[in-house]
Amino acid sequence: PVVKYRKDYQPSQYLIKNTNLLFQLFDDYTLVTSELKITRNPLDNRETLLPIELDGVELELVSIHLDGQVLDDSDYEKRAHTLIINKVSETFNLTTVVKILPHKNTSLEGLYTSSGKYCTQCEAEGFRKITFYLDRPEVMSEFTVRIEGDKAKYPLLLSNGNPVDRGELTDGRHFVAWHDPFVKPSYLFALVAGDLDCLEDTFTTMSGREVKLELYVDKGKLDQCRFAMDSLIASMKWDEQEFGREYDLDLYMIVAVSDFNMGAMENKGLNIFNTKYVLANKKTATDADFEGVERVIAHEYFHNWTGNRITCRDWFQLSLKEGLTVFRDQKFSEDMQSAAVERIDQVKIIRAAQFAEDSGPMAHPIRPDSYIEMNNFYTVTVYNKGAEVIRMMHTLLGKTGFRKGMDLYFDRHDGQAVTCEDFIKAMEDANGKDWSLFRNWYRQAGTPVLKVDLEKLADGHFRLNCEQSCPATPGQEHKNPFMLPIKVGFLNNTGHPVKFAETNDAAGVDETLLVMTETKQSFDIYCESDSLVPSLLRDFSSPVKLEYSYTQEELASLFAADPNPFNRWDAGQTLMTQMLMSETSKLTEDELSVVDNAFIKILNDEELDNALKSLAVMVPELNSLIGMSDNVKLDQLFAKHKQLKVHLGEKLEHTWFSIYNTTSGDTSGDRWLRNTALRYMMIANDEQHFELAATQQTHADNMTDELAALQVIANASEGYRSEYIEQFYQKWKEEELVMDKWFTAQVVNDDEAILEHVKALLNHEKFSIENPNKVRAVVGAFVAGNTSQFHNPTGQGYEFLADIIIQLNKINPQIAAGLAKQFNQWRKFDSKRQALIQEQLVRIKSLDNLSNDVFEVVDKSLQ
Ligand code: BAL
Ligand code: ZN
Repeated sequence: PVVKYRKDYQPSQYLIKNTNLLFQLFDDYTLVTSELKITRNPLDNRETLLPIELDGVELELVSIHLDGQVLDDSDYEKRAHTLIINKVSETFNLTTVVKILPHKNTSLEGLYTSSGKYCTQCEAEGFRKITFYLDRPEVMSEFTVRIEGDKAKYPLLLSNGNPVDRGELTDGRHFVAWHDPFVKPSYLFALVAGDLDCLEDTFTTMSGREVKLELYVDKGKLDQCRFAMDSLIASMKWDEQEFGREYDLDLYMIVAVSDFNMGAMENKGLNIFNTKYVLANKKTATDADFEGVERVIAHEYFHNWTGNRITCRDWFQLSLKEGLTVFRDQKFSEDMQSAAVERIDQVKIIRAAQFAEDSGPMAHPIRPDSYIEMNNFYTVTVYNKGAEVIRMMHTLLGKTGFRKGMDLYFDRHDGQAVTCEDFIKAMEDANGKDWSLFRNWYRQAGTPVLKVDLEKLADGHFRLNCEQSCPATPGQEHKNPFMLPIKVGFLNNTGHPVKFAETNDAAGVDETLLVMTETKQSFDIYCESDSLVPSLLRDFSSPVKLEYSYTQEELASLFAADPNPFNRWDAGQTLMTQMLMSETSKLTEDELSVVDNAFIKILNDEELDNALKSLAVMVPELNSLIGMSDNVKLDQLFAKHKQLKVHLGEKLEHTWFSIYNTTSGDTSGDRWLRNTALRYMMIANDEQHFELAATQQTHADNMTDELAALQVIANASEGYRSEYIEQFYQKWKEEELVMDKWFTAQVVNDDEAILEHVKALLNHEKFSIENPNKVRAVVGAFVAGNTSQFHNPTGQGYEFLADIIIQLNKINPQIAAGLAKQFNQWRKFDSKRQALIQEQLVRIKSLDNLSNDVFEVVDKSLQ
């Protein structure tokens, strides 16, 4: 496998001005004719014109013409992944015809079929599986596409842009031609052919243009589309209001497909979505699903400006579009839902998954320096940490300064393929800043550790002493300091928020933003109080691990009264984390009562909404605890984690019961709290409360409640549970997405025998190893969601995962590699588990025909 380095970037010597494609879809194969108008790149300053090397993978070359002349065999060379044409000039036309086999394409990259329709996925490098091309994002071209196919089977023939022609052909075939007036890189190309239902609507843009909106789904699913359409309309409006960005084409199409590696794809004018992020109605989708639909619809829409109109020069710059677009979808969700709840969800992802990645063998900066397989870098680091970096810019500049920077970025770079550096520069120039130091966030991997202590210098005068460090990561031993925005406030010794100042004579404030730029720095605080409890890093203002020696009492007072809802939640998490991760083998009675008392206060707080209450009374997830530490005693952690949950269930059983009975199920917050109560009650005594859960499952009028009941039933001790699992199955077996939930509910039981059940589910008629959603629902959910049984000391969980990776390596390398990343944490565990995981990694690495995707992950893990 070849490693590609960012430092080796050179502009493409050639550009493709026009791309004219003809797709002829036949039952067993597809013919793709491509006419490319190629010119020399004006940015290229090499002395000689080199042979042109086009990317192409798994293509059968049928014919090749250069400027209308057939090429001799000696004029070109076809290798496994490239087509090299020796004699070319500054400008020429190249025509190729290739044959491809979409029906046999299980990688779900390039052109493939899903439930009888054709669809594409080209990002990052899938276009080369469709035709020979300069498949790199800086090559932006104007596309014209003609699709021909059987009219009865494929009445819809869709591509990017606007339809410009359509007509009948012989043998029951027809064609549609498309033109996209906006230049785009090949990764934004899309094609769909099929027979689908369509929900139509319109949106009038801020300049008064009417845009047609079309949402295509499998037949019979129209009753699950309204919410996605409303989310699209809300996103279009929000981007106009918040960023002044208007949609540019007259048509915006979304097509939902069942077989999809990612969540969705922002192809110009023709988004292709995983059904999971389109289909939702109250009966089939949970409240969390609705939020997911709204978020992903918005994310793909926002890409039209941050990604499509301005794209990436090369794939090392992926965070340019992804970090920024995730930040934009986060702000949108914060405006649509509760900002605090959204922020907590965002930070949970960072702590559980991104901190884990940052401390493992695949650690990389948000702008990676190298890769073997680009698909392996669609990561929580590039996406979510990337969004945190953009958020820090927003925090440092404020809303108005950030908007000025965005405006300048759009003005300068519309229609271009640019770099992260170009984005930072626009932010700096628009705001008169010098952010040399801030760039370390783009250069350095690893999670910074921020250590803080509070010193009392005199009555009314305190000092916050801050020190930052960052552990070594692969290839980066020494780290330079980061610029850290640190939002702080204080409580006094009676647990009330107090005003304070940064200088002796300034007026008191409730909160301030400290900006750290050095390894060690101190900040003076003036406040008339005997002692202070600092509320640090409010809203998680920098993506760091915070260390401050809080006492349990201090954390309990922050948990009870911090006016910043994020930090209030966080204080509870820190309180429980300290206890769970300490050296002791069991939690003491004192510790347990600190937590149950704190929970009672939260649950009785009439000011706090039910969604925040539900989050506050959740014990930190095992993955998050593992992700945040470097060395984990798993068995001890599992035992204490269970001890705490059982204690909270039992001790507060009456409270949970009363919440369950008195909370209406009218809002998502109410349902969340009520189902949280049900979960704790079932932990306390599943036999006694079983009927309640069973009744809820049977009579629920919404999927949130129905699934919550199924989940607790599937996790209860043996008894009636199979009856209710079967009941759910019979009711929902024709709804694929609901079946995913049904599978997942059954694999997270921490019963020792669960692995056998997981294996049995792989043979279930509704399971398919070729469908990524199903693999995620069973294998992904077991590995990531059943932490204690995946890490069962027998090592059988590890062997199971390796077996699946080996099987998927041939079918869908991208999904296989994603699963292989689940082994990345192995050096944190005890020596016995390390040996068991290492054995599986070695077994995978020794395979013949190991894909680049899996090789890169496993090889790095073993280094
Ligand atoms: N660009 C890949 C899918 C997404 O991030 O929207
Ligand atoms: Zn994206």
